[in-house]
Amino acid sequence: MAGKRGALIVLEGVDRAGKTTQCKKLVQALQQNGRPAEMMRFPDRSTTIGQLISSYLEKKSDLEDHTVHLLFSANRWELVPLMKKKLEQGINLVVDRYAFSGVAFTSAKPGFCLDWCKNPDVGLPKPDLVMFLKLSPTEASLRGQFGEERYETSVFQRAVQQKFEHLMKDASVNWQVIDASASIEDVHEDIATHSLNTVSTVENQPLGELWK
Ligand code: NYM
Repeated sequence: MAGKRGALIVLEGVDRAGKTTQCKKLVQALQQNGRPAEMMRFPDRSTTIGQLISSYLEKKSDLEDHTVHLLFSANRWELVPLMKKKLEQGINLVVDRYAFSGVAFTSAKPGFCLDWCKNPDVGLPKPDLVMFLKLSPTEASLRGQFGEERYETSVFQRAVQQKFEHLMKDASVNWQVIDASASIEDVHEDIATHSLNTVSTVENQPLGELWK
């Protein structure tokens, strides 16, 4: 198809940074600007693989650490044909977490190196923009208690944050750090500005491959 493609926009960040709220607001803003947009999220708990992941996160089942890492990656790969189809149709995809969460969360566990964690996701559709919603652990804790899911402890979240900081040094990815401590509207303005610029910039460019 010769038309303009959609942009692949990812929001990352530690828990309670406001990713889901901001993804929803961004989809609305893009649509109001006449840019078709849809939201996706990872893990996508609706698939068979997603249900295995969900049960693990809810602590209803145990999975070996390498195994669950590969399932998170497989959950992204299984959605790739759909993602490519939508992007080719000119739909902008706003994605709540992606491979960066995959690497940051698993590599925060003992015995995992960054390279092993990245490998299964090498070659995924490369995001045109990755916005990291930055919030200090102290500010995050003021936003309320953690839930009951696996990984939802301050100690683990601090380790995850450090892994994200490391991933953000990779200049092959278009990272933008967003100050998530500002008001919902101010954070949204920041995100919308970056996103609208990206949508216009990439519409005639080919989609890249992540970490390749
Ligand atoms: N998570 C998310 C991973 O450990 N690996 C991944 O690849 C992804 C996408 O799942 N604590 C973790 C991060 C979260 C948890 O995410 C569920 P959410 O956005 O709360 O549904």
